[in-house]
Amino acid sequence: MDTIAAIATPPGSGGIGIIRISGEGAIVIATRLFRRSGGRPCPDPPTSHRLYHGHIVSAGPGEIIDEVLMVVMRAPHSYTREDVVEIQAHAGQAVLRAILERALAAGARLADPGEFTRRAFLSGRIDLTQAEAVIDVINAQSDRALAAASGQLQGGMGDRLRTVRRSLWDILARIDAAIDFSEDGVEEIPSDAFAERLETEAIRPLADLCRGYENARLLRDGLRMAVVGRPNVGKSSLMNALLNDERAIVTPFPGTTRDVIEAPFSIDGVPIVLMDTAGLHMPDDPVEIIGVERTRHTIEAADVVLLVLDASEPITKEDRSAFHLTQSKARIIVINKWDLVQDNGPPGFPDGVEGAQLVKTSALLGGGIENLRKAISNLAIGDFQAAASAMPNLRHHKTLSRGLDALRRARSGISADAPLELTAIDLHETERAIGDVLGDSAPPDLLDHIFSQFCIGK
Ligand SMILES: Nc1nc2c(ncn2[C@@H]2O[C@H](COP(=O)(O)OP(=O)(O)OP(=O)(O)O)[C@@H](O)[C@H]2O)c(=O)[nH]1
Ligand SMILES: [Mg+2]
Repeated sequence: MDTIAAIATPPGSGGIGIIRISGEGAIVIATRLFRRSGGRPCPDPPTSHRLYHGHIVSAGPGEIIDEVLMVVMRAPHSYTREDVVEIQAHAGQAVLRAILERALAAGARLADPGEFTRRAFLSGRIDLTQAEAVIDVINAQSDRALAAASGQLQGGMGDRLRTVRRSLWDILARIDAAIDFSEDGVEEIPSDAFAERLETEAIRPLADLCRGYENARLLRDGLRMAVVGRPNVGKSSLMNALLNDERAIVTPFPGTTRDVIEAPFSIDGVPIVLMDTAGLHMPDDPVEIIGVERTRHTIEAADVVLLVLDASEPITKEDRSAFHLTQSKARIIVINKWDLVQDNGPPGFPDGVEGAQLVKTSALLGGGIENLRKAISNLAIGDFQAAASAMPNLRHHKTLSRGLDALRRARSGISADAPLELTAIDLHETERAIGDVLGDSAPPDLLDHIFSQFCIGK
């Protein structure tokens, strides 16, 4: 395979920039560019995993391009399992490009996006779920997303799948034995035992992973949380209090917010996109009509809704309609302006409010905001544990759902005393699905698709 080279650090200037070279020719190429400091020669080959201080020099006259540190990582103890050289230089674009061009002139080829990671996968150092986790680690925007992606990178998902696959192999072996027995008419193997093992060793773990997909989506994109209510109840004030920032305009006049304002933040490490909306009412101003229409769309797209009421005023028709509009959503009811009342809040709560989560706040004075954070955490974040060591993506979800369908077919077949041969066919189908997720026989176009999402140099 050719030797590839790329700038491995992001564009822009910074402290250190890294050029990475991987392949059979990596060490020869690097030693052509590198001159060790103090006039000492590098051992040939350079010692693996040791830093050498020196300079990258131009071809011909040997002028100094930059002062660098160079490390050689000999196969198989490297990211790609090939010989890898990393050159740590100053992080200017001109410097890094000059060094890269030297490496290319010395015989390397510019790496494709994700090609280093692709080689790590092709050499068998990591499975496909781990390769995909590399992107998730890079893109993680919050502690939880990072923990899940990192767990997957350590092999969390792969290990779970390989455990399920081993169980399937074992069950299949027993089914084969049972088929042989029954042909001899010697002994009946109780099918309950198979059904039980299928349930605990295969169906449950795969179903857990599939459920983790929705969590992982939220961890990747952020939980969408809309702040909704009639005009002037304090929605924008509440958003600002949660963000701890004067992000949205607040005035004493109803109809201040006319468009949806989005702001990212996080609670307990879960990324949340907070969306302040225009107050729900029956407007006659054309701008407000559009604003209210947008509020409705925002509610539809939200994962969680904060429905805000004004404690100092009786419940109105508009409060009721906001209540009904958000009924099917995971919802927290926030009774704001609590500082203005001493009693038990707005008279005439809408029916059905009893079971809902209620939080009393004063966005103006900052009261109750911590409780609101806790309520959000309980409502929205309670489920996030499941994804702890994995970030299932759409590809995993689709493929594992296929495997899960086959398992469920197998289970009902067993309870209906269907021939065990049919059960075996279904289990093989699941085994193939697991292999597809791990990338055992991934077709090149799937790999192209996955690695095209990487940056060059990764
Ligand atoms: N006393 C008191 N006043 C508040 C509280 N929260 C907000 N206000 C005041 O209520 C008024 C309206 O606040 P906003 O945050 O703009 O209300 P809104 O729901 O975003 O209003 P629209 O964008 O018009 O729908 C402002 O004068 C705020 O200072 C509170 O907890 N207590
Ligand atoms: Mg507002």
